[in-house]
Formats: sequence, structure tokens, C-alpha cells
Amino acid sequence: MGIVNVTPDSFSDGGRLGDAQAAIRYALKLQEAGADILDVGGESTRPGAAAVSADEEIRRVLPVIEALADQGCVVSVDTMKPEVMRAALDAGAAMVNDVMALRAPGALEAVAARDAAVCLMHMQGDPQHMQQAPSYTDVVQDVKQFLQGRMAACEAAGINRERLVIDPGFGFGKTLEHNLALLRHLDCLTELGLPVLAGLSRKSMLGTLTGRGVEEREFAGLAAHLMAVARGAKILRVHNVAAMRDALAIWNAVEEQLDGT
Ligand code: 9MG
Repeated sequence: MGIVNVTPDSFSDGGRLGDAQAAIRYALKLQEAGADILDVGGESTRPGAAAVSADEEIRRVLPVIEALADQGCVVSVDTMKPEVMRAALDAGAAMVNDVMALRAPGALEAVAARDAAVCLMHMQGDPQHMQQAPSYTDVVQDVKQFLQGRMAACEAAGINRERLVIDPGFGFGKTLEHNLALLRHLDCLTELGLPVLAGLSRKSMLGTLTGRGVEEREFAGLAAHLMAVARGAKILRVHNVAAMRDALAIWNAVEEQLDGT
């Protein structure tokens, strides 16, 4: 899954249309580099990021989603808002990536009314405050129980299991120790029987461990994502698709050889 952020700081050339065109070009490059899914988001979920209105988010993502879906790309919309989900699904998005796991009022209904896939991500707190004092009894079991609860809520709302993907939400209301425990025990989440998505690209845990700035975390991200694959992750949400594809090519060649012997 390639990350396509359509926030003002991502492609800004001063004009909305220009921003959308730049985002579309960028997304198509990610697809060429081997992304199976393009995750388009118009609101930053970084710790402390300012919230934007649904109207503004729709203005940012809709032209991008429409153009990509028209060209046959598989598009996911990264949003917490039911209004944005509905607009994006109408525009051709095939998946909703919700860091709130459809907890916003109306979100379950917005997705249940369509047949799109959904990624249910764990987050403790909200993006503004989530890193202030994350706390768990047992982070792996707590996240697993939360995801189980959201799977049950989806099924009760008429969203069947075949449509669901789960995600521990690295960096969302978690300390370094919480993130490491979740990565080490990611296979506990695969026990829930759904595909697991892992998103570690450029995250601060990589910076803490390597001392590197946001733009310099590529190698650390590749290592972390391969460790997630080793523990059963099926979808990787990344900025550098080409680098991740190369790493996976080596991974897959070795694994296939193992299977054949
Ligand atoms: C939007 N977003 C930012 N980080 C993410 C992650 O780790 N997983 C998912 N599903 N979405 C994310």
C-alpha cells in the first residue's frame, strides 16, 4: 500500500488543481513502482496534527480518488469521517482505511451501505493527545481485544469478515516499548483470522532507535516491515514502494526456495 498524502504541505504549489494533479502523478508513480493499493488521505494523523473539516478533506481527496479510480487503480481512502468515506466510495475508492476503526458516529453505517473493504486500526486516544501518556495492562492483549470488539461491531452492522483488515496502529497512542512489543508479537493478531496491515514507514519509533530524522528512516523502515512480514503481515503501508518491493523480492525468493525444499 503506497501512501498518498494530499495535505497542503505535501504537494503545495499554491493552487488546488495543481496539488491534485501532482498527487495523481505521484500516486501513479507509486503504482508503477509496485503498489497494489494507493492510500489517499487529506488529513494528517500525526501526533498533534490539526483537524480539518469534512468539506475541506473531501475537496482535497476527491479529485485524486476519482482520477485514480478512473485509471483502474485500487484506491483506499484514509479518513475517520463518515461524510468523507461516503464521498470517496462514490468516487470509486475500494477500501476505507480508518485509524478510528469506524468508531465515529455513522461510520459503521457509511461502510455497511457499500461493499468496500475496511482497515480497522487500533489507536488509544485521538491524534491530538494520543502520545501524552499511553498506558496498557498488556499492550498486545489489549490491542487484540480492541480489534476483536471492532470486528464484532462490524459484523453486527452487516460488514462481513471477508471485507476486514486489522492493524495494531504503530505509533498511535503507544510508547517505544509498546510498539516493539506489538511488532515482536504481531503473530498474536494473525490469530484473529484476518489480514494484518502494518504501517511503520518513517515513524518516530524508527527515529528513536536510529537517531535519524523523518527523511532518513528508509532502511530502518524496511527492516521493521520485513519483521512484520515474518510475523504474518499481509499489507505494508509505506512511502517508498520501490524499496519495499525490492526487499520483498528477496524475502519471497528465499521463502519460495524454503517451500520447495
Ligand atoms: C493513516 N495512517 C498512518 N499510519 C497508519 C498506520 O500505521 N496504519 C493505518 N492503517 N493507517 C495509518
